[in-house]
Amino acid sequence: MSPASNTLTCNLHFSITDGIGKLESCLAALKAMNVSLTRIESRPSKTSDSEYDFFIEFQAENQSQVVEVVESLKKHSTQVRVIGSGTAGQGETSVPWFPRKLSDLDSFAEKVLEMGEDLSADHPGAQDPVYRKRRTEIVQIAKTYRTGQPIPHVEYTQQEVETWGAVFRKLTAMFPDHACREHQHVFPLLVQNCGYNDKQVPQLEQVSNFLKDCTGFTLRPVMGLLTSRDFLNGLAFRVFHSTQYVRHHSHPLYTPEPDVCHELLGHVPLFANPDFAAFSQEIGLASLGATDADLEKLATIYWFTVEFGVCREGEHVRAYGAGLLSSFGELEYALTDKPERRPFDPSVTAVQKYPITQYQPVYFVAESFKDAQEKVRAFANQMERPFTVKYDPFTQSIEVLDSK
Ligand code: HBI
Ligand code: FE
Repeated sequence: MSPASNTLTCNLHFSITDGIGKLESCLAALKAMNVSLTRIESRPSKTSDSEYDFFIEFQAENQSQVVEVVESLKKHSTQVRVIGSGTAGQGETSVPWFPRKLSDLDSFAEKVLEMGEDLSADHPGAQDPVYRKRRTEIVQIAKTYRTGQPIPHVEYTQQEVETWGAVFRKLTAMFPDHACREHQHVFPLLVQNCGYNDKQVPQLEQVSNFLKDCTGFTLRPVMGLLTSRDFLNGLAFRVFHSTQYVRHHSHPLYTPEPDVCHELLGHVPLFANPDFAAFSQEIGLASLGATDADLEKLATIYWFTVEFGVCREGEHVRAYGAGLLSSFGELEYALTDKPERRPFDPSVTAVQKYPITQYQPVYFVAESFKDAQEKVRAFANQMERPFTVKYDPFTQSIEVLDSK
């Protein structure tokens, strides 16, 4: 059911003691008030062995119906807590759904934007039926992948390996003078442990296992571009959604969308760095249940850091953003004195406009990943969100804490 414009979206959590018919009486109470649920999830309670927690979302006619629902559920449960309710744009909070456990990310699998299975008209492979068929084959893996499974192996064709090899040679020649020290530190380890070289495309499964050992980050195959919300929500779990296909061979140094060369050469080395991993997760945590306006700001911060970030290293400026580290032309340009460089400050960076089809006119310079993480955390704390979140690495789930 899609929310009618004059209703409130309400998310709440209630707990019941284990026992036959307990949930049914809660649902009966909702039914009696004519409330229909748009989502329901359950899990064993974190605080009591004999209790279960339920998270529900429903459309309420007004705030007094929310109060009515809370009062009614209280009679059948041990606790009831409104996580958020309201209509967007009225100064009230509407809390969009967000994943609470790792396997919730499974629901993103088919929600890709353009270019998931279809290629837009200006994609170099758009008119090449053989390339399109190959893409469809590879994205099938992402479409059916589920949490906990190993990422299936792709037997790359000779043509794909050559495209990867051309990108690999070109970029690795530039890394010593352009990539930040964290990237340069990890790269030889990827050569040693994950088969990074110009003769084969590394396998996501092997790379994911390596990252897991370094920082707990894992890769998840994805069919193409996700919405910003879904993509950033993944980072809260230290999950990076990675494409697995190779760009079109006609333009080895150009791609209008992420491909496996961008992910493996640009993103992966940084996710092996503990401070960068924590920084990225901070953006992800801030994105959970964020309003659309805040989400756009976080996506912009992501753009100017994880994709196009540069950092200070003594007298030098070096690149740590994957969009730079995987782009031969822009990597060179970004460190010259042609573009403007400003200090990274989330509240300024978040509202900076940017082009997506040409080199960036402005880059933001981070002092360190630790510093950037603290700044993003402070920025997230002043966002409007009626709760705070915490990631529990043991259960790989999100704890929702009552208020700030
Ligand atoms: N989806 N698969 C994928 N990869 C990205 O890098 C990506 C995305 N969706 C949105 C996005 N990046 C960014 O432009 C930000 O909006 C988060
Ligand atoms: Fe990227």
